[in-house]
Amino acid sequence: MQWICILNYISYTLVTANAKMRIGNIRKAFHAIIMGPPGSGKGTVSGRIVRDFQIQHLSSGDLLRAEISRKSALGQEGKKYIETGKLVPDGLVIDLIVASLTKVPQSSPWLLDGFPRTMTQAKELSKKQHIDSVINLDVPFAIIKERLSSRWTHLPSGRVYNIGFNPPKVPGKDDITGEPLLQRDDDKPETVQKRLETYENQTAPLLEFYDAQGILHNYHGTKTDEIWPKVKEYLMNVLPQQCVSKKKESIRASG
Ligand code: G5P
Ligand code: MG
Repeated sequence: MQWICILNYISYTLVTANAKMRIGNIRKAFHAIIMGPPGSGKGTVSGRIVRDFQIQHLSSGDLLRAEISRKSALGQEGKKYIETGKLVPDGLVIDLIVASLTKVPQSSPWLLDGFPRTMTQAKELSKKQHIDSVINLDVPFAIIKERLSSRWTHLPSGRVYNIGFNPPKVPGKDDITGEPLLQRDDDKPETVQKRLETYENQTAPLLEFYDAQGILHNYHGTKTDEIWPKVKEYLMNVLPQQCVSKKKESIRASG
């Protein structure tokens, strides 16, 4: 009789632990950040991640540019900073990102691109959300300056092109919508220099913050085509299986 009670207790404990684990897995969607200096390829790599995995991508730069094009108060204020290569004040960006994250279903994995960029932003984000992984693109500044002078952007979607690296199918037009491509105001050489300095002083220290938490993954290189297969392999290993297989199904379904 006593043995039956002990066995019942063990099986109850195992079932409860298993159920808790499953609930934990369901609730804790995968949250990642992609970091790197301006022009290191965050947008390009994010585009490939979204193409191959079921994950929501949120870019603080794209969100700010959307606010600028719809001439909102936040956009008008942010524009002054962006044009001069400075960071938009923490309060404004944190509110924008927090509001955008609340629109993402809790069960959806997400990838933040360009946020956080200051220690204040990183600490504020940590208070509200768990972060599983930080993907850092470590590309030399000299390579970046060359790239940004020939970048063309589809502002509504954030899709980026480069004359030498990934040119649009039709010159000056977005591949998907056919709408015109524009050069970003902050890609002028003097503003690029300022953005790189801002990165060095205010954003690079965040790498230590995430390294200390054991979640920093560095990818060093000069070409996205060399960095991408390593990032992809890493994500194949860490992303929950449904983020990989659901995407494959939807690709198959759409032919
Ligand atoms: P953004 O929009 O976040 P940045 O400065 O962080 O801007 P950016 O410029 O968008 O970063 P990226 O996304 O890292 O660069 O790079 P990308 O667009 O993919 O690639 C750059 C170019 O190189 C493209 O033309 C691409 O085709 C090409 N390329 C990629 N790989 C290769 C390759 O292998 N070879 C070659 N030849 N070319 C390649 O932020 C903008 C501003 O918004 C504000 C700030 O003012 C910021 O300056 N802001 C914030 N302010 C405060 N806090 C925040 N969190 C903020 N977030 C944004
Ligand atoms: Mg970008």
